[in-house]
Amino acid sequence: MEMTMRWYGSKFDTVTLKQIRQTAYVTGVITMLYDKQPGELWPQEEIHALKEEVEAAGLHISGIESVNVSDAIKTGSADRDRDIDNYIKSLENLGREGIHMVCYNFMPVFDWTRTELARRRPDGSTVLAYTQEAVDAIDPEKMFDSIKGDMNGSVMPGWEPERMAHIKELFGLYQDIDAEQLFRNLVYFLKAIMPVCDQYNINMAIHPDDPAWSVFGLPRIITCRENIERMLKEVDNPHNGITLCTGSLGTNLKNDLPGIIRSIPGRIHFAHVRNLKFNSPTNFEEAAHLSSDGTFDMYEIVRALYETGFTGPIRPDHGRMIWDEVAMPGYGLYDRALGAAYICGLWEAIDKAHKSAC
Ligand code: DNO
Repeated sequence: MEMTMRWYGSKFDTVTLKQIRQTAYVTGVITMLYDKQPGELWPQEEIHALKEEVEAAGLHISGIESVNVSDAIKTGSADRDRDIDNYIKSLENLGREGIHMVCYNFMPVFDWTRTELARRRPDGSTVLAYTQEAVDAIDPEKMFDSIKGDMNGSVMPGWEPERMAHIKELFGLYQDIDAEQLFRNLVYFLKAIMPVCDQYNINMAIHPDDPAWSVFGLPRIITCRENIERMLKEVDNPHNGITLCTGSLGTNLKNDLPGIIRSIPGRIHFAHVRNLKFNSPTNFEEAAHLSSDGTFDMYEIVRALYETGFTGPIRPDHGRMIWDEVAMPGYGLYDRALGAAYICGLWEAIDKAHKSAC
């Protein structure tokens, strides 16, 4: 594995490449052209400039999160082939720049959903949190307004104000799309992009739906082991894989995270590792990465990745906001650096235990 950290680019991120490098645990960044809209072409010069900036700081690009998929592709509307064409060209440009892992999601309207961005914990740190009761009580069109005050001046992925301004329209697009149709549209997209992925050796890593169930009546399809296995079988190409996001799949307590990891060896191309603390099955908050601070057994998760021969990038996922840092919720430096150190520690211990056993 390689330890990485997500970085939104110098125009958008409060965290600098220098700070990331000085963690020592992190050698690569997961980044993107953050001002590109879904469906827009990523020019090679812009990718190249980003790559040079990262490399000048002594790091490298370990993958992209995300080349976002347009609503036309997700809904299978008339413009989908045009957008797929752009997507293919963007992948070509990434491939030419030596980038071989692309994360994306296929969630309608909202990317990940949280109902609070700054829930205060007893120690004064703040975390992202979700309660189903809050979702059920809110008009989906007001969702953005209800959380935007806590964004600390940042643009959060999937919650871009430009998209949220058209929220009503977005809901309209998905009116007749059920889970099966959404799945068929995903398969259509994957089949169209696999040849370019083969050509440039690009691993596609779909991000699970977060939370792992339908919100606001919108269909969700990457929610559990069965659905993931179906998707991987339907387009049975090693470049078609997933982002193993513990904090997303783990929102459903029925999902056995180490079991999912072990069931699809070779098809996990990227891992987001974080912990959740449940107050009830539908009321959870993001915890410190440490197993004892939340519900997941982080040792078993990392061990499953290790034992299935995982070689891709791992990133500590959302961190708590600690030590008075002001940053995009979930994406401050301090707690993610602690998470990176902890995951690296687990990995080293598992590696040494394995080596001394043989
Ligand atoms: C949240 C992230 C997601 C993820 C996308 C991938 O913080 O994990 O926004 O980047 O779903 O496309």
